[in-house]
Amino acid sequence: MTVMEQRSTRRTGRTAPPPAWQPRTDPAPLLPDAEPYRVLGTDAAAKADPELLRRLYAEVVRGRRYNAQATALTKQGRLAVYPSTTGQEAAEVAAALALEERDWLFPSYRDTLAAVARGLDPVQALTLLRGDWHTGYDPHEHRVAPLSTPLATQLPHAVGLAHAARLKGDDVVALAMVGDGGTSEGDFHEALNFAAVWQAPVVFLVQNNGYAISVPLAKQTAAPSLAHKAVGYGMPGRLVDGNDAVAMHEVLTEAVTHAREGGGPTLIEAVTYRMDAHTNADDATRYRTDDEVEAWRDHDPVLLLERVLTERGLIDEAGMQAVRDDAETMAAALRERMNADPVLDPMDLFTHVYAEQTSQLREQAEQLRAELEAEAEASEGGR
Ligand SMILES: Cc1ncc(C[n+]2csc(CCOP(=O)(O)OP(=O)(O)O)c2C)c(N)n1
Ligand SMILES: [Mg+2]
Repeated sequence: MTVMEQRSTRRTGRTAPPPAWQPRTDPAPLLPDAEPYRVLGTDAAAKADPELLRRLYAEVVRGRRYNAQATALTKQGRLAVYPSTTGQEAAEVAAALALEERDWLFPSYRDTLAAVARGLDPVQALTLLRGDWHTGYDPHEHRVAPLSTPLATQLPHAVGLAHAARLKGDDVVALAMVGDGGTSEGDFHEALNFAAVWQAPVVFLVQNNGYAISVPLAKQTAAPSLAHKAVGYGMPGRLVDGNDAVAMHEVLTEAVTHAREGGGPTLIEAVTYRMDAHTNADDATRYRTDDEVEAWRDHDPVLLLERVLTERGLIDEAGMQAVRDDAETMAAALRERMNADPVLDPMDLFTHVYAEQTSQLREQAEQLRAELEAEAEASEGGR
């Protein structure tokens, strides 16, 4: 017993806190399911809306093709780097579809597919990864924040935007995406804490794809699941099968509606798997086995949708081919546009960095301008 406790015992004869103390929130309703929530492969799949199934299938197949095309472009030197979401398409697509046009998406560097499924031009979405320009699109146009390379920094931004919108009376929900590794960042903690205290209209979607580059989840956290972390902040945690597009769509839509209706934030953990390496610059065979990768092939998001659509007679081989053809047309257009050399002005380096340029940046801009002019003069002279 500490000295303070001895003193208080002497005074009141009590060692426990006063009886008026109660848990601030009943933790039971906040707890995630013990197993990831699924629809596909369960009895509920028979009742899933046929239109939704077809839409999800078309988007997921396009997403798969988009990932393959972007990866191929890195090999041709047309993209500097591409963090693929092959295997994670269901979560990416569901995130985009769960939002209304007026809502905001806060993606991480891995989530170009979610941004494209939300309507962003695919070439603009890849500008940053091409190394051409900051962001490459106007975040306000499609309400897609810049793809965030610094882990989890997009989360407090999402909370700030959502909280501000609520104060202004705007009907806006922010959906922020992050990886399993990103949950170890201080920004994750700060964002979730503020969101819960303010009851901000935010949905946090963690894609647990098993790894943070080469670090497996077991070395990342000792929590029962990432969804359980929600309880500590006082918001509901949902554990979902991230490869089940229907389950993902349902849970995300529910969480977005809950936030819109003033119910506050939700933390969703989507259990999925990154089938490709971290990026084209990574060799995944150095830290994971082929057997592990193979075990996920039978639980592929495209396959899961094909199974239910076929079993329910909602698509035939010709229908599936039409979807694949459409995806092929999208890939061909992307290839063609990405093969054109971009016209870049090096001075653009300094635009959109700050609303008002700092004196250091003005100095650097002048230095670059002088160097470019000297270079141009030298090459004129050499002719
Ligand atoms: C603040 C910060 N620290 C470190 C890095 C380097 N880094 C880039 S990706 C990555 C792993 C992230 O893993 P995860 O959050 O699981 O996302 P995934 O790549 O699996 O989608 C790390 C450590 C970074 N980008 N930002
Ligand atoms: Mg990860």
